Amino acid sequence: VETYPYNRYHPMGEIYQWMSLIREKYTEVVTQHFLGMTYEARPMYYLKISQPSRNHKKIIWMDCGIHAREWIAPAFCQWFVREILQNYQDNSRIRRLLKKLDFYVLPVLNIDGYIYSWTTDRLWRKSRSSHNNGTCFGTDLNRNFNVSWCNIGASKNCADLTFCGTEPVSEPETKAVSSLIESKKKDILCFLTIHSHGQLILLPYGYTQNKPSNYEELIQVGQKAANALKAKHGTNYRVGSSVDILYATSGSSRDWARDIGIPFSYTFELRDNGTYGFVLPEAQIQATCEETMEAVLSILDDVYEKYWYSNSAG
Ligand code: 0X9
Ligand code: ZN
Repeated sequence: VETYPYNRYHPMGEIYQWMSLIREKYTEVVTQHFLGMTYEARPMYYLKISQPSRNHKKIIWMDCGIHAREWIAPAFCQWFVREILQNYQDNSRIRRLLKKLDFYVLPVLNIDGYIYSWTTDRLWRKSRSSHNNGTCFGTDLNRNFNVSWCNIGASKNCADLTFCGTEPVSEPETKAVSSLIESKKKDILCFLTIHSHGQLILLPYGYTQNKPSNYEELIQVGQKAANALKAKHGTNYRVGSSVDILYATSGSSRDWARDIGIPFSYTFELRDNGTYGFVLPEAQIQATCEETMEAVLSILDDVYEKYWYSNSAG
């Protein structure tokens, strides 16, 4: 674990090994949990970081790599786990968060697609499910969640990049994530899904111009996070609802999470702004992860405060 290069991209085999190493080294705070199998029958695991506590804890969810080619996303999930684990004993900010929050981190959601992007097509986006008698492959897993399914910004043609699948939650990967999130939703305070690229912090919704009930709060928390991010290395991010500052989408995990009642739900689009796009050079991994860490910690501080402040259980 000490020698694992966090400033490199890693093929899936190394990420599986990394998860085992992390779980073995930090047995007292980390557990590894099976979530389901992918279409091509690979196991999906998330890491749970949790300190024993008498408090009733809330959950922070983070997934990376729902889109195969966005390699910086899994790199960030791994970075995040390392930062938390290396610092939770000495860093009072992280220690405080862990007293009342558990982190659930899914480093690679779209494992089959991620592997395909390493072996065959660097710019592959979707999963690898087979459609139309094997004439086209892959569902856009971020169009397959059960929210306004395939109504806008998604396609019913399996050859398209935004193919929404054959029905809501038709894919094993989205089934696995949906059922876990559904079963824990009362305790999940914050849902973070990490993508690239575009340098954006997006809040619900993508499928409608309507705003969630806590829109103002989501904007405030998001803007503060963007400011913290910029303070690190000067990188500019924009903050806004998905449909306003990006484009219309339906069936995204973030909108679905908000609509089942998770109060704070954000999509991050990490670096860059188009120069390298999905093929962000490894030389930028460290700075990207450092600044994103600042943004995520800012959100966590805020949701922690807001939750325990507005809730007498704290
Ligand atoms: O199109 C997407 O799924 C995301 N962009 S990406 O370039 N990473 O593929 C944007 C998702 C934002 N979410 C919604 N608009 N609901
Ligand atoms: Zn994406």
